[in-house]
Amino acid sequence: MFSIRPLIGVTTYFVHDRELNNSRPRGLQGQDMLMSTMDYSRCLELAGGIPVAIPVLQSDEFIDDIASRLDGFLFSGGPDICPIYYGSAVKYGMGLAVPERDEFELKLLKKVLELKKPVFGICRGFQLINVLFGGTLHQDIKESRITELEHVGKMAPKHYKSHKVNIQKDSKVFEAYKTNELMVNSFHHQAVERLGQGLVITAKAEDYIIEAFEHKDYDFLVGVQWHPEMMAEVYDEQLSIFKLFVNITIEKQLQK
Ligand SMILES: [Mn+2]
Repeated sequence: MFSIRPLIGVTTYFVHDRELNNSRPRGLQGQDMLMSTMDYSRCLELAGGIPVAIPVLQSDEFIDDIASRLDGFLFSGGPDICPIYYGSAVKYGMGLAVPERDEFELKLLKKVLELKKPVFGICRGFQLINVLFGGTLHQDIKESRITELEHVGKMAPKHYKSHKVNIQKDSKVFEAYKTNELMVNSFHHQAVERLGQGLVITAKAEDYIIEAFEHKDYDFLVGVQWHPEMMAEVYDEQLSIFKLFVNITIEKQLQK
């Protein structure tokens, strides 16, 4: 039977064998692991998509194939992007980086955008989009002393409403949430410094930290700095952005 449920690629953690020493939940010594929090997949399924976890594999052939065969792409949260990709030295407060994942995701994102496929970036994924379009990042919000709000949220439960965001009308996040004020969780220690070319800010926190953007040249190229997938179990409204993403992906398929 023909299914219109689109295949949505989800980027994953690439965890080195050396990081797993003494705390390895599965596998054997010498094995690198692919990991992903289930929240992304659960939300995509509830929104009508088929989530597909994507391993970090560098070959152009793999990247071309996956970009053309999957229908939409969720760039997920994770470690800090190496500052070399936005032309900066490493500064105080920079956290864990995984260069293999950066290299892979930047190549994949570039390819996927060439094909004009829908892209949703969450947290690190949001920052990755900014970097691909030539933007820069504050490497650590505390060290750069740009706000008094706690965006890192280490002590909070995953769905905790940390701060408000003000949403621009005439934007994808507004279309999804249907409100111009929203309380969101916050688990990021980095933030957008200079916005990438062509990106339009669609939500800001009370302290003017950029919390969402989109690109008007694409049907769906949206990034959010918060984690809707961690909130959706408790707050139904947070599923709406996944639904919009999946619905636009279906519409694009039907146009073909
Ligand atoms: Mn925040």
